[in-house]
Amino acid sequence: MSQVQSAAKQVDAVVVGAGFAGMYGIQRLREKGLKVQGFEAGHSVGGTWYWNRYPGARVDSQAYIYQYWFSDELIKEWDWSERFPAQPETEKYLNHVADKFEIRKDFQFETKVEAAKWDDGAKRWTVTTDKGDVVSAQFLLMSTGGLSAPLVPPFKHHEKFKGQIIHTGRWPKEGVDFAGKKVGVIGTGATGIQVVQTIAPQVGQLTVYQRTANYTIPMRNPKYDDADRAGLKAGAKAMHKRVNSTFAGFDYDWQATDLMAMDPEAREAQLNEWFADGSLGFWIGSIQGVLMDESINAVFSDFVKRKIRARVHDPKVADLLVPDDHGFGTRRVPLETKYYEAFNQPNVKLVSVKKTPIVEFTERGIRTTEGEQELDIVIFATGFDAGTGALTRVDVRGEGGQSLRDDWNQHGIHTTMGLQVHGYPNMFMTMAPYSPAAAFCNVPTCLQQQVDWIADCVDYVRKTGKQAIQPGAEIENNWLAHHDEVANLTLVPKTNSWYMGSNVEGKPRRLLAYAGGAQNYRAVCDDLKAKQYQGFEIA
Ligand code: NA7
Repeated sequence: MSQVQSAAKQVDAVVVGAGFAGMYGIQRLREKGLKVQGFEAGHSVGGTWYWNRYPGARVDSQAYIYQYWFSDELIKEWDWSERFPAQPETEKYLNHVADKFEIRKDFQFETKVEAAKWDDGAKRWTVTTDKGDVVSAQFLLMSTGGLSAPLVPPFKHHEKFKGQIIHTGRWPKEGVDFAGKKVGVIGTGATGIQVVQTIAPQVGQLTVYQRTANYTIPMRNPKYDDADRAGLKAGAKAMHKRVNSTFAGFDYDWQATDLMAMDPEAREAQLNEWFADGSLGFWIGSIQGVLMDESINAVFSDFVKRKIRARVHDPKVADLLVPDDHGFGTRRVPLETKYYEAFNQPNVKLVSVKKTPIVEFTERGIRTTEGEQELDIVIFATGFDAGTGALTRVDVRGEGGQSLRDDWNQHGIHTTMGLQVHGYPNMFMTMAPYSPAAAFCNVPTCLQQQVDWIADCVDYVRKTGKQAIQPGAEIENNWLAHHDEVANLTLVPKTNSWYMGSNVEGKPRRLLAYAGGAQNYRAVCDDLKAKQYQGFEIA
């Protein structure tokens, strides 16, 4: 053992991040008898639901599938108020879980992990933090979140602006008073859309800076009454089974409907029926051809474009709000509520930064090629360095001192099923690239599956008296080849977005999430476990 190792606090596992996955990681690893130490930068649990407290933040998965399944008692006692709860409710739920299962006692909050270094001799990780902690652990679980490293584009003279600048992913806990203010929102992804539709009625004046128009689905969000809740709770076991068997971890799945064989009226009626559900079911609960076949995709794109156009009064504004450079569902499809109606308000202005780019920030606001707009507050709804950002912002060093950041920069991002990386023994990840969890899944479904697999794998290593496990180079290369093959069967790589890593300058362009289906991914994971991790190096 090195001097650093012997001076460090000794635990079996370090868990980084107190979001959905990290909290569950603590729970599962404790159950397996491990002594765990969690670190979390925020001052409490919640992860995404702690940081993203911007106005309008809301889940796009139905509440009854956006939850933990490990405790019947928890399912029975928790009451969801509506189909798509807002951020405060989900944050409250996660706090309730943390209290009930005493998750907090194993986390140190307001502490950022700065580095994690693998010691080839001791076969342990040394984890160091910004608070001076040094912890030695056999296993490292990086549950740092797939959408947790905020992206702030380098706008010219950004620092000159005298008003307030806020990234949605770092929203102040005390809130922001918009009354009478001139507000600018940059970005119209899932986040920007939620912000715009929520603050449009509150602000003095709103300027929305849009680069790419997105397809959307109007959210149907009924409140639940006691009878609804009782029915959902009674069906929870069946629902759990169902979400584990579908393509995207939702309770809906691809249908066998032959849309293209229908006459135009019947096809329109079918699309309307799917659309009326007011969920992501119109996308990943319709037909798989929507993501695979250009002509089917064009039918969906045309349908949604007509729906958008019908809601916007000014045809010139409608032209800008209708997507013109990609097909439906090849980027994340946000759910919205009265988003388009916001642009019918006299105090809301849409600026296409494709047509009139942002030139610079000024002391008073933002100057585009069209002129200067005075602003009091600028909201950056500009997204995240998805999948890898939170991992590479930590100085992770694997075998031989290899830096994960440099490794991925030099050789491209590589993982084995988003669970481990060759060269980084005993490091596990959730929501990392090349798993469905990275983007193509109802997140809690896939995170719980990943954590269960990881806990079983760790348990296997300990019970067999081994010290370390990592994927071999061959299994990793095979997974990457399979991942690419599946990705290229879909239309997603034809479009730019965070799904492709193309929102981050210099990031290698490759589909971030495994597109072969969460249920198939689960089967591969189960098979690996059954075959005692064949293809992995266990020492
Ligand atoms: P997204 O989906 O990455 O959206 C970011 C938005 O910000 C998008 O409209 C971007 O335009 C825009 N953007 C980014 N950089 C710029 C610059 N430099 N200039 C103008 N506009 C810019 O992030 P979200 O937070 O909305 O959502 C992330 C995920 O969180 C979401 O998919 C859900 O799963 C939850 P672009 O489209 O790149 O042209």
